[in-house]
Amino acid sequence: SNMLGWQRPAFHFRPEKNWMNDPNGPVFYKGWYHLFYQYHPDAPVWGKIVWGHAVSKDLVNWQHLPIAMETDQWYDEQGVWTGSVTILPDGQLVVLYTGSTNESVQVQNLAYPADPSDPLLIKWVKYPGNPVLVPPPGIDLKDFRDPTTAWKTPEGKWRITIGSKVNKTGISLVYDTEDFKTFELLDGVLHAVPGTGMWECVDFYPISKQDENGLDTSVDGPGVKHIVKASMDDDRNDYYAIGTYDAYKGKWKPDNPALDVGIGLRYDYGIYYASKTFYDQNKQRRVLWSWIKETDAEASDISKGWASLMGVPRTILLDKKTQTNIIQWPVEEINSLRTNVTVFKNLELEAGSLVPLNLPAASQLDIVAEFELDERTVLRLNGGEVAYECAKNGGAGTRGALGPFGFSVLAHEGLIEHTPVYFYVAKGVDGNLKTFFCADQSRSSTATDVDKSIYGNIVPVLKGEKLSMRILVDHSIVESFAQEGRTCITSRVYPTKAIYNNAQLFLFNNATAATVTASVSVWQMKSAKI
Ligand code: DQQ
Repeated sequence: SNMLGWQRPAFHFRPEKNWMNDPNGPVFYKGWYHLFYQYHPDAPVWGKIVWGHAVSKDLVNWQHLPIAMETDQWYDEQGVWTGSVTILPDGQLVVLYTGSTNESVQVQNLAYPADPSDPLLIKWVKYPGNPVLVPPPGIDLKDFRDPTTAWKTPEGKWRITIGSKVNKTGISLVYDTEDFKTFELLDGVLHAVPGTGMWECVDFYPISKQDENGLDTSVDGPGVKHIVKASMDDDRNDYYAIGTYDAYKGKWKPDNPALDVGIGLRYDYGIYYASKTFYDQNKQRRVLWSWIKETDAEASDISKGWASLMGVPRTILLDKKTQTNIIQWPVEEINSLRTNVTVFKNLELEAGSLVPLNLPAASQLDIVAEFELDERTVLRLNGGEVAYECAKNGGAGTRGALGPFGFSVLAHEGLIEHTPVYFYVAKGVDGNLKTFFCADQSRSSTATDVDKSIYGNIVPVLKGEKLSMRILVDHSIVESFAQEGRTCITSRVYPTKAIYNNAQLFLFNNATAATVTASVSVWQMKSAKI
Protein backbone atom coordinates (compact mmCIF):
# COMPACT_ATOMS: atom_id res chain seq x y z
CA SER A 1 0.00 0.00 0.00
CA ASN A 2 2.96 2.35 -0.12
CA MET A 3 6.08 2.85 -2.21
CA LEU A 4 8.30 0.90 0.16
CA GLY A 5 6.05 -2.15 0.32
CA TRP A 6 8.64 -4.25 -1.49
CA GLN A 7 10.87 -4.11 1.60
CA ARG A 8 8.37 -6.24 3.47
CA PRO A 9 9.92 -9.63 4.20
CA ALA A 10 8.13 -12.83 3.20
CA PHE A 11 9.51 -15.19 5.82
CA HIS A 12 11.05 -13.05 8.54
CA PHE A 13 8.95 -12.29 11.59
CA ARG A 14 7.79 -8.75 12.26
CA PRO A 15 4.71 -7.13 13.80
CA GLU A 16 1.99 -5.86 11.47
CA LYS A 17 3.10 -2.29 11.96
CA ASN A 18 5.25 0.06 14.04
CA TRP A 19 8.46 -0.54 15.94
CA MET A 20 10.01 -3.74 17.27
CA ASN A 21 13.31 -4.42 19.00
CA ASP A 22 14.62 -7.22 21.25
CA PRO A 23 13.13 -10.72 21.32
CA ASN A 24 11.78 -11.47 24.82
CA GLY A 25 10.84 -14.61 26.71
CA PRO A 26 10.97 -17.14 23.87
CA VAL A 27 9.54 -20.46 25.03
CA PHE A 28 7.78 -23.63 23.84
CA TYR A 29 4.61 -24.09 25.89
CA LYS A 30 1.77 -26.59 25.45
CA GLY A 31 2.46 -27.13 21.76
CA TRP A 32 3.13 -23.51 20.82
CA TYR A 33 6.28 -21.51 20.27
CA HIS A 34 5.84 -18.13 21.91
CA LEU A 35 7.74 -15.05 20.91
CA PHE A 36 7.39 -11.85 22.89
CA TYR A 37 9.23 -8.77 21.73
CA GLN A 38 9.94 -5.16 22.55
CA TYR A 39 7.18 -3.30 20.77
CA HIS A 40 6.23 0.34 20.38
CA PRO A 41 2.59 0.22 19.31
CA ASP A 42 2.29 3.94 18.57
CA ALA A 43 4.99 4.61 15.96
CA PRO A 44 7.72 2.96 13.85
CA VAL A 45 10.41 4.39 16.14
CA TRP A 46 11.54 3.35 19.64
CA GLY A 47 9.42 4.81 22.46
CA LYS A 48 7.32 3.59 25.37
CA ILE A 49 7.88 -0.14 24.99
CA VAL A 50 5.38 -2.92 25.74
CA TRP A 51 5.61 -6.68 25.15
CA GLY A 52 4.27 -7.71 21.76
CA HIS A 53 3.31 -11.37 21.43
CA ALA A 54 2.99 -13.97 18.68
CA VAL A 55 2.69 -17.76 18.54
CA SER A 56 3.67 -20.42 16.07
CA LYS A 57 3.48 -24.18 15.68
CA ASP A 58 6.63 -24.36 13.55
CA LEU A 59 8.76 -21.21 14.06
CA VAL A 60 7.88 -20.25 10.46
CA ASN A 61 4.18 -19.29 10.35
CA TRP A 62 3.02 -16.88 13.06
CA GLN A 63 -0.18 -15.64 14.56
CA HIS A 64 -0.15 -12.19 16.16
CA LEU A 65 -1.72 -11.96 19.62
CA PRO A 66 -2.73 -9.02 21.82
CA ILE A 67 -0.05 -7.10 23.71
CA ALA A 68 1.04 -9.27 26.64
CA MET A 69 2.22 -6.55 29.04
CA GLU A 70 1.56 -2.82 28.99
CA THR A 71 3.20 0.08 30.84
CA ASP A 72 0.50 0.17 33.52
CA GLN A 73 2.48 0.19 36.79
CA TRP A 74 4.76 2.77 38.42
CA TYR A 75 7.61 0.27 38.17
CA ASP A 76 7.32 -0.10 34.39
CA GLU A 77 5.69 3.19 33.43
CA GLN A 78 8.56 4.17 31.11
CA GLY A 79 8.79 0.76 29.50
CA VAL A 80 8.27 -2.97 29.87
CA TRP A 81 11.78 -3.86 28.84
CA THR A 82 13.64 -7.04 28.05
CA GLY A 83 13.17 -10.23 30.02
CA SER A 84 13.17 -13.99 29.95
CA VAL A 85 10.96 -16.96 30.73
CA THR A 86 11.87 -19.78 33.10
CA ILE A 87 9.95 -23.07 33.03
CA LEU A 88 9.49 -24.38 36.59
CA PRO A 89 9.67 -28.13 37.32
CA ASP A 90 5.88 -28.39 37.39
CA GLY A 91 5.71 -26.86 33.90
CA GLN A 92 4.52 -23.43 35.06
CA LEU A 93 6.15 -20.31 33.66
CA VAL A 94 7.61 -17.26 35.33
CA VAL A 95 8.87 -14.12 33.62
CA LEU A 96 11.47 -11.74 34.94
CA TYR A 97 11.68 -8.48 33.00
CA THR A 98 13.18 -5.04 33.42
CA GLY A 99 10.84 -2.18 34.17
CA SER A 100 11.86 1.38 33.55
CA THR A 101 10.06 3.08 36.44
CA ASN A 102 8.19 6.38 36.55
CA GLU A 103 11.59 7.87 37.43
CA SER A 104 13.44 5.87 34.75
CA VAL A 105 15.15 3.61 37.28
CA GLN A 106 15.83 0.10 36.03
CA VAL A 107 14.25 -2.56 38.25
CA GLN A 108 13.41 -6.24 37.78
CA ASN A 109 9.82 -7.44 37.93
CA LEU A 110 8.08 -10.79 38.14
CA ALA A 111 5.09 -11.78 36.00
CA TYR A 112 3.25 -15.02 35.26
CA PRO A 113 0.42 -16.30 33.06
CA ALA A 114 -3.05 -15.45 34.41
CA ASP A 115 -4.30 -18.81 33.14
CA PRO A 116 -1.62 -21.48 32.83
CA SER A 117 -4.13 -23.79 31.13
CA ASP A 118 -4.32 -21.36 28.19
CA PRO A 119 -1.74 -22.60 25.65
CA LEU A 120 -1.78 -19.17 24.00
CA LEU A 121 -0.86 -17.41 27.26
CA ILE A 122 -2.93 -14.39 26.32
CA LYS A 123 -3.17 -12.76 29.75
CA TRP A 124 -0.30 -11.97 32.11
CA VAL A 125 -0.32 -10.95 35.75
CA LYS A 126 2.33 -8.80 37.36
CA TYR A 127 3.32 -9.79 40.89
CA PRO A 128 1.84 -7.30 43.39
CA GLY A 129 5.16 -7.18 45.29
CA ASN A 130 7.10 -5.79 42.31
CA PRO A 131 9.81 -4.71 41.87
CA VAL A 132 11.64 -7.81 43.06
CA LEU A 133 15.08 -6.29 42.45
CA VAL A 134 16.42 -2.73 42.43
CA PRO A 135 19.94 -1.62 41.43
CA PRO A 136 22.39 -2.73 44.16
CA PRO A 137 24.86 -0.31 45.80
CA GLY A 138 27.57 0.80 43.38
CA ILE A 139 25.43 0.24 40.29
CA ASP A 140 24.01 3.20 38.39
CA LEU A 141 20.21 3.34 38.46
CA LYS A 142 20.19 3.11 34.65
CA ASP A 143 22.68 0.27 34.26
CA PHE A 144 20.74 -2.72 35.55
CA ARG A 145 18.71 -4.62 33.00
CA ASP A 146 17.68 -7.70 31.04
CA PRO A 147 17.48 -10.68 33.45
CA THR A 148 18.24 -14.10 31.95
CA THR A 149 16.34 -17.35 32.12
CA ALA A 150 17.08 -18.94 35.52
CA TRP A 151 19.07 -22.15 35.96
CA LYS A 152 19.61 -24.44 38.94
CA THR A 153 22.48 -24.12 41.41
CA PRO A 154 24.16 -27.18 42.98
CA GLU A 155 22.14 -26.37 46.14
CA GLY A 156 18.88 -26.54 44.18
CA LYS A 157 18.20 -22.81 44.13
CA TRP A 158 17.53 -20.77 41.00
CA ARG A 159 20.21 -18.46 39.63
CA ILE A 160 20.00 -15.57 37.17
CA THR A 161 22.45 -13.05 35.78
CA ILE A 162 21.85 -9.39 34.90
CA GLY A 163 24.09 -7.14 32.79
CA SER A 164 25.58 -3.91 34.04
CA LYS A 165 28.81 -1.94 34.09
CA VAL A 166 31.17 -0.28 36.54
CA ASN A 167 32.98 2.64 34.92
CA LYS A 168 33.93 1.16 31.54
CA THR A 169 34.00 -2.46 32.67
CA GLY A 170 31.09 -4.56 31.43
CA ILE A 171 29.86 -6.97 34.12
CA SER A 172 27.16 -9.51 34.79
CA LEU A 173 25.71 -9.64 38.33
CA VAL A 174 24.54 -12.96 39.77
CA TYR A 175 21.52 -13.55 42.01
CA ASP A 176 20.14 -16.69 43.66
CA THR A 177 16.48 -17.15 44.54
CA GLU A 178 14.08 -19.83 45.62
CA ASP A 179 10.80 -18.16 44.71
CA PHE A 180 11.64 -15.40 42.17
CA LYS A 181 10.44 -12.89 44.78
CA THR A 182 13.41 -12.52 47.09
CA PHE A 183 16.95 -12.66 45.79
CA GLU A 184 20.44 -12.91 47.16
CA LEU A 185 23.27 -11.04 45.36
CA LEU A 186 26.38 -13.19 45.08
CA ASP A 187 29.83 -11.81 45.85
CA GLY A 188 31.73 -10.86 42.73
CA VAL A 189 30.27 -11.24 39.25
CA LEU A 190 29.69 -14.00 36.71
CA HIS A 191 32.26 -12.26 34.54
CA ALA A 192 33.72 -8.80 33.82
CA VAL A 193 35.64 -7.45 30.85
CA PRO A 194 37.36 -4.05 31.13
CA GLY A 195 36.69 -1.53 28.37
CA THR A 196 33.57 -3.19 27.00
CA GLY A 197 30.99 -0.84 28.57
CA MET A 198 27.38 -1.69 29.40
CA TRP A 199 26.35 -5.32 28.84
CA GLU A 200 22.78 -5.54 27.59
CA CYS A 201 20.76 -8.72 27.11
CA VAL A 202 23.30 -11.08 28.67
CA ASP A 203 22.68 -14.71 27.77
CA PHE A 204 24.23 -17.67 29.60
CA TYR A 205 23.77 -21.29 28.59
CA PRO A 206 25.40 -24.70 28.45
CA ILE A 207 26.58 -26.28 25.21
CA SER A 208 27.55 -29.93 24.72
CA LYS A 209 31.12 -30.87 23.81
CA GLN A 210 30.06 -34.01 21.96
CA ASP A 211 26.30 -34.21 21.39
CA GLU A 212 24.28 -32.89 18.46
CA ASN A 213 21.40 -31.78 20.67
CA GLY A 214 21.01 -28.59 22.64
CA LEU A 215 21.01 -28.48 26.45
CA ASP A 216 18.43 -27.22 28.90
CA THR A 217 19.74 -24.20 30.76
CA SER A 218 20.39 -26.02 34.06
CA VAL A 219 22.47 -28.84 32.53
CA ASP A 220 26.08 -28.95 33.74
CA GLY A 221 28.84 -31.54 33.98
CA PRO A 222 32.11 -32.71 32.44
CA GLY A 223 30.83 -32.84 28.85
CA VAL A 224 29.54 -29.28 28.99
CA LYS A 225 30.97 -25.86 28.15
CA HIS A 226 29.18 -22.59 28.89
CA ILE A 227 28.59 -19.62 26.63
CA VAL A 228 28.38 -16.03 27.83
CA LYS A 229 26.85 -13.62 25.34
CA ALA A 230 26.48 -9.89 25.85
CA SER A 231 25.06 -7.17 23.64
CA MET A 232 27.54 -4.33 23.75
CA ASP A 233 25.72 -1.04 24.06
CA ASP A 234 28.88 0.80 22.96
CA ASP A 235 29.29 -0.85 19.56
CA ARG A 236 25.83 -2.44 19.14
CA ASN A 237 27.01 -5.95 18.42
CA ASP A 238 26.42 -9.33 20.08
CA TYR A 239 29.62 -10.95 21.33
CA TYR A 240 30.05 -14.41 22.79
CA ALA A 241 32.79 -16.53 24.29
CA ILE A 242 33.14 -20.21 25.15
CA GLY A 243 34.29 -20.98 28.67
CA THR A 244 34.04 -22.85 31.92
CA TYR A 245 31.42 -22.24 34.59
CA ASP A 246 32.10 -22.80 38.27
CA ALA A 247 28.64 -23.51 39.70
CA TYR A 248 29.90 -23.35 43.29
CA LYS A 249 31.35 -19.86 42.94
CA GLY A 250 28.87 -18.58 40.35
CA LYS A 251 31.72 -17.52 38.10
CA TRP A 252 32.67 -18.18 34.49
CA LYS A 253 35.94 -17.76 32.66
CA PRO A 254 36.76 -17.89 28.95
CA ASP A 255 38.77 -20.78 27.49
CA ASN A 256 40.84 -18.25 25.59
CA PRO A 257 41.24 -14.84 27.30
CA ALA A 258 42.20 -13.33 23.94
CA LEU A 259 38.68 -14.20 22.74
CA ASP A 260 36.86 -12.91 25.83
CA VAL A 261 33.30 -11.53 25.69
CA GLY A 262 33.29 -8.28 23.73
CA ILE A 263 36.81 -8.54 22.34
CA GLY A 264 36.57 -11.80 20.41
CA LEU A 265 33.83 -13.60 18.53
CA ARG A 266 30.51 -12.23 17.37
CA TYR A 267 27.34 -14.16 16.62
CA ASP A 268 27.09 -12.23 13.41
CA TYR A 269 29.29 -9.74 11.58
CA GLY A 270 26.43 -7.72 10.12
CA ILE A 271 23.35 -6.29 11.83
CA TYR A 272 22.45 -8.49 14.79
CA TYR A 273 21.64 -7.31 18.31
CA ALA A 274 19.93 -8.05 21.62
CA SER A 275 19.64 -11.74 20.78
CA LYS A 276 18.37 -14.38 23.16
CA THR A 277 18.37 -18.19 23.14
CA PHE A 278 15.90 -20.65 24.61
CA TYR A 279 15.98 -24.39 25.07
CA ASP A 280 13.33 -25.97 22.87
CA GLN A 281 12.29 -29.10 24.77
CA ASN A 282 10.08 -30.02 21.80
CA LYS A 283 13.09 -30.74 19.60
CA GLN A 284 15.94 -30.84 22.14
CA ARG A 285 17.74 -27.89 20.63
CA ARG A 286 18.89 -24.44 21.62
CA VAL A 287 17.36 -21.77 19.42
CA LEU A 288 18.63 -18.22 18.94
CA TRP A 289 16.40 -15.22 18.16
CA SER A 290 17.71 -11.80 17.28
CA TRP A 291 16.56 -8.29 16.55
CA ILE A 292 17.61 -7.09 13.08
CA LYS A 293 17.23 -3.34 12.98
CA GLU A 294 16.82 -1.06 10.00
CA THR A 295 19.85 0.61 8.46
CA ASP A 296 17.94 3.08 6.31
CA ALA A 297 16.79 6.59 7.27
CA GLU A 298 14.24 6.96 10.05
CA ALA A 299 12.03 8.94 7.64
CA SER A 300 11.78 5.83 5.44
CA ASP A 301 10.66 3.74 8.41
CA ILE A 302 8.01 6.31 9.19
CA SER A 303 6.75 6.30 5.62
CA LYS A 304 6.64 2.51 5.42
CA GLY A 305 4.98 2.32 8.84
CA TRP A 306 7.15 -0.39 10.40
CA ALA A 307 10.71 -0.93 11.55
CA SER A 308 12.83 -4.00 12.30
CA LEU A 309 12.67 -7.74 11.78
CA MET A 310 13.58 -10.86 13.67
CA GLY A 311 16.34 -12.94 12.15
CA VAL A 312 15.34 -16.46 11.11
CA PRO A 313 15.70 -18.47 14.34
CA ARG A 314 18.99 -20.39 14.43
CA THR A 315 20.03 -23.54 16.22
CA ILE A 316 23.26 -23.24 18.17
CA LEU A 317 25.83 -26.00 18.67
CA LEU A 318 29.47 -26.12 19.60
CA ASP A 319 31.58 -26.63 16.48
CA LYS A 320 32.88 -30.15 17.19
CA LYS A 321 35.60 -29.82 14.56
CA THR A 322 37.24 -26.60 15.78
CA GLN A 323 36.02 -26.61 19.44
CA THR A 324 36.73 -22.85 19.40
CA ASN A 325 33.49 -21.45 17.99
CA ILE A 326 29.79 -22.16 17.85
CA ILE A 327 27.88 -22.98 14.68
CA GLN A 328 24.57 -21.33 13.90
CA TRP A 329 22.12 -22.67 11.35
CA PRO A 330 18.58 -21.69 10.34
CA VAL A 331 16.06 -23.97 12.09
CA GLU A 332 15.18 -26.93 9.86
CA GLU A 333 11.53 -25.83 9.66
CA ILE A 334 12.51 -22.99 7.33
CA ASN A 335 13.21 -25.64 4.68
CA SER A 336 9.45 -26.19 4.45
CA LEU A 337 9.26 -22.94 2.47
CA ARG A 338 11.62 -24.22 -0.22
CA THR A 339 10.13 -24.78 -3.66
CA ASN A 340 11.32 -24.93 -7.32
CA VAL A 341 14.96 -25.83 -6.89
CA THR A 342 17.51 -25.00 -9.59
CA VAL A 343 20.76 -26.97 -9.49
CA PHE A 344 24.11 -26.11 -11.07
CA LYS A 345 26.82 -28.77 -10.78
CA ASN A 346 30.53 -28.03 -11.12
CA LEU A 347 30.27 -24.69 -12.84
CA GLU A 348 33.77 -23.54 -13.81
CA LEU A 349 34.19 -19.88 -13.06
CA GLU A 350 37.28 -18.50 -14.80
CA ALA A 351 39.15 -15.72 -13.06
CA GLY A 352 37.22 -12.53 -13.68
CA SER A 353 33.88 -14.05 -14.61
CA LEU A 354 30.31 -13.08 -13.90
CA VAL A 355 27.48 -15.56 -14.52
CA PRO A 356 23.80 -14.60 -14.36
CA LEU A 357 21.82 -17.54 -13.03
CA ASN A 358 18.67 -16.40 -14.88
CA LEU A 359 16.18 -17.36 -12.21
CA PRO A 360 12.56 -16.39 -12.81
CA ALA A 361 12.64 -14.44 -9.54
CA ALA A 362 15.32 -13.81 -6.97
CA SER A 363 13.92 -11.80 -4.09
CA GLN A 364 12.94 -14.83 -1.93
CA LEU A 365 15.71 -17.42 -2.10
CA ASP A 366 17.54 -20.07 -0.17
CA ILE A 367 20.97 -20.55 -1.80
CA VAL A 368 23.32 -23.39 -0.85
CA ALA A 369 26.71 -23.58 -2.54
CA GLU A 370 30.11 -25.24 -2.46
CA PHE A 371 33.25 -23.78 -3.97
CA GLU A 372 36.65 -25.21 -4.82
CA LEU A 373 39.68 -23.18 -5.75
CA ASP A 374 41.88 -24.59 -8.50
CA GLU A 375 44.51 -26.45 -6.52
CA ARG A 376 47.42 -25.99 -8.94
CA THR A 377 47.04 -22.23 -8.84
CA VAL A 378 46.93 -22.28 -5.06
CA LEU A 379 50.12 -24.40 -4.87
CA ARG A 380 51.98 -22.29 -7.42
CA LEU A 381 51.20 -19.03 -5.71
CA ASN A 382 53.75 -17.32 -3.44
CA GLY A 383 52.49 -16.63 0.06
CA GLY A 384 52.62 -13.16 1.59
CA GLU A 385 51.60 -11.10 4.58
CA VAL A 386 47.83 -11.43 5.11
CA ALA A 387 46.38 -8.12 6.22
CA TYR A 388 42.96 -8.52 4.62
CA GLU A 389 39.85 -7.14 6.29
CA CYS A 390 36.46 -7.25 4.60
CA ALA A 391 35.57 -3.75 5.74
CA LYS A 392 38.86 -2.11 4.85
CA ASN A 393 39.99 -3.70 1.60
CA GLY A 394 37.61 -2.20 -0.91
CA GLY A 395 34.89 -4.85 -0.95
CA ALA A 396 34.01 -7.16 -3.82
CA GLY A 397 35.61 -4.86 -6.38
CA THR A 398 39.12 -5.38 -5.04
CA ARG A 399 40.77 -8.33 -6.73
CA GLY A 400 43.33 -10.73 -5.29
CA ALA A 401 44.84 -13.90 -6.72
CA LEU A 402 42.32 -16.17 -4.91
CA GLY A 403 39.24 -14.05 -4.53
CA PRO A 404 36.74 -12.58 -4.08
CA PHE A 405 34.20 -15.10 -5.41
CA GLY A 406 30.61 -15.85 -4.49
CA PHE A 407 27.16 -14.46 -5.26
CA SER A 408 25.70 -11.09 -6.03
CA VAL A 409 22.21 -11.10 -4.56
CA LEU A 410 19.38 -8.60 -5.05
CA ALA A 411 21.17 -7.60 -8.24
CA HIS A 412 19.72 -5.43 -10.95
CA GLU A 413 20.75 -6.11 -14.53
CA GLY A 414 23.93 -4.27 -15.37
CA LEU A 415 24.67 -4.41 -11.65
CA ILE A 416 23.32 -0.91 -11.07
CA GLU A 417 22.44 -2.37 -7.70
CA HIS A 418 23.82 -5.57 -6.21
CA THR A 419 25.03 -7.03 -2.92
CA PRO A 420 28.01 -9.39 -3.20
CA VAL A 421 28.34 -12.10 -0.55
CA TYR A 422 31.71 -13.75 -1.01
CA PHE A 423 34.83 -15.52 0.09
CA TYR A 424 38.23 -13.93 -0.16
CA VAL A 425 41.13 -16.36 0.23
CA ALA A 426 44.69 -15.26 0.95
CA LYS A 427 47.87 -17.33 1.14
CA GLY A 428 50.09 -16.50 4.08
CA VAL A 429 53.90 -16.55 4.28
CA ASP A 430 53.58 -19.93 5.98
CA GLY A 431 51.81 -21.28 2.91
CA ASN A 432 48.50 -21.67 4.75
CA LEU A 433 45.29 -20.20 3.40
CA LYS A 434 43.18 -17.71 5.29
CA THR A 435 39.55 -17.39 4.29
CA PHE A 436 37.38 -14.35 4.80
CA PHE A 437 33.60 -14.20 4.46
CA CYS A 438 32.18 -10.81 3.54
CA ALA A 439 29.03 -8.99 2.44
CA ASP A 440 29.43 -5.75 0.52
CA GLN A 441 26.57 -3.25 0.74
CA SER A 442 28.48 -0.45 -0.99
CA ARG A 443 26.53 -0.84 -4.23
CA SER A 444 23.41 -2.41 -2.75
CA SER A 445 21.19 0.59 -3.42
CA THR A 446 21.08 3.71 -5.52
CA ALA A 447 19.44 5.42 -2.52
CA THR A 448 21.88 7.69 -0.73
CA ASP A 449 20.39 7.59 2.77
CA VAL A 450 21.02 3.93 3.59
CA ASP A 451 23.96 2.25 5.31
CA LYS A 452 26.49 0.90 2.80
CA SER A 453 29.03 -0.80 5.04
CA ILE A 454 31.09 -3.81 4.08
CA TYR A 455 30.74 -6.54 6.69
CA GLY A 456 32.63 -9.71 7.41
CA ASN A 457 35.30 -11.63 9.23
CA ILE A 458 37.64 -14.55 8.97
CA VAL A 459 36.07 -18.01 8.77
CA PRO A 460 37.90 -21.13 10.01
CA VAL A 461 38.42 -23.69 7.21
CA LEU A 462 39.95 -27.02 8.14
CA LYS A 463 42.27 -29.07 5.92
CA GLY A 464 40.32 -30.93 3.27
CA GLU A 465 37.12 -28.91 3.69
CA LYS A 466 35.42 -27.33 0.71
CA LEU A 467 34.24 -23.77 1.06
CA SER A 468 30.51 -23.60 1.56
CA MET A 469 27.92 -20.92 2.05
CA ARG A 470 24.20 -20.58 2.51
CA ILE A 471 22.31 -17.36 1.85
CA LEU A 472 18.70 -16.56 2.72
CA VAL A 473 17.41 -13.67 0.61
CA ASP A 474 14.16 -12.05 1.70
CA HIS A 475 13.53 -8.70 -0.06
CA SER A 476 15.33 -6.35 2.33
CA ILE A 477 17.23 -8.83 4.48
CA VAL A 478 20.06 -11.18 3.53
CA GLU A 479 21.32 -13.76 6.06
CA SER A 480 24.56 -15.46 5.10
CA PHE A 481 26.28 -18.46 6.70
CA ALA A 482 29.79 -19.73 5.88
CA GLN A 483 31.19 -23.20 6.61
CA GLU A 484 27.96 -24.58 8.07
CA GLY A 485 27.46 -21.51 10.25
CA ARG A 486 30.92 -20.77 11.70
CA THR A 487 30.76 -17.18 10.49
CA CYS A 488 27.45 -15.41 9.86
CA ILE A 489 26.53 -12.06 8.34
CA THR A 490 23.09 -10.45 8.37
CA SER A 491 22.55 -7.50 6.05
CA ARG A 492 19.66 -5.11 5.62
CA VAL A 493 19.61 -4.11 1.97
CA TYR A 494 17.46 -1.43 0.35
CA PRO A 495 17.59 -1.71 -3.44
CA THR A 496 15.26 0.59 -5.35
CA LYS A 497 15.45 -1.28 -8.68
CA ALA A 498 16.49 -4.84 -7.85
CA ILE A 499 13.09 -5.59 -6.37
CA TYR A 500 10.46 -8.29 -6.92
CA ASN A 501 11.01 -9.82 -10.38
CA ASN A 502 13.68 -7.28 -11.22
CA ALA A 503 15.98 -8.84 -8.66
CA GLN A 504 18.49 -11.30 -10.08
CA LEU A 505 21.17 -13.62 -8.82
CA PHE A 506 24.72 -13.75 -10.18
CA LEU A 507 27.70 -15.95 -9.48
CA PHE A 508 31.05 -14.22 -9.76
CA ASN A 509 34.73 -14.97 -9.50
CA ASN A 510 36.66 -11.76 -9.24
CA ALA A 511 39.98 -13.49 -8.50
CA THR A 512 42.87 -12.63 -10.81
CA ALA A 513 44.54 -16.05 -10.81
CA ALA A 514 42.36 -18.95 -9.72
CA THR A 515 39.53 -20.71 -11.43
CA VAL A 516 36.75 -21.58 -8.99
CA THR A 517 34.39 -24.53 -9.34
CA ALA A 518 30.93 -23.94 -7.92
CA SER A 519 28.05 -26.30 -7.22
CA VAL A 520 24.83 -24.52 -6.35
CA SER A 521 21.27 -25.33 -5.34
CA VAL A 522 18.82 -22.42 -5.28
CA TRP A 523 15.29 -22.70 -3.99
CA GLN A 524 12.55 -20.16 -4.41
CA MET A 525 11.11 -19.51 -0.97
CA LYS A 526 7.38 -19.44 -0.42
CA SER A 527 5.98 -16.73 1.83
CA ALA A 528 5.30 -17.67 5.44
CA LYS A 529 1.98 -16.78 7.05
CA ILE A 530 2.83 -13.99 9.44
N1 DQQ B 1 16.42 -2.88 24.70
C1 DQQ B 1 15.58 -2.86 25.87
C2 DQQ B 1 16.50 -2.96 27.03
C3 DQQ B 1 17.73 -3.56 26.44
C4 DQQ B 1 17.80 -2.91 25.10
C5 DQQ B 1 14.74 -1.63 25.84
C6 DQQ B 1 18.65 -3.64 24.12
O1 DQQ B 1 15.97 -3.77 28.07
O2 DQQ B 1 18.86 -3.33 27.23
O3 DQQ B 1 13.90 -1.60 24.70
O4 DQQ B 1 18.31 -3.38 22.79
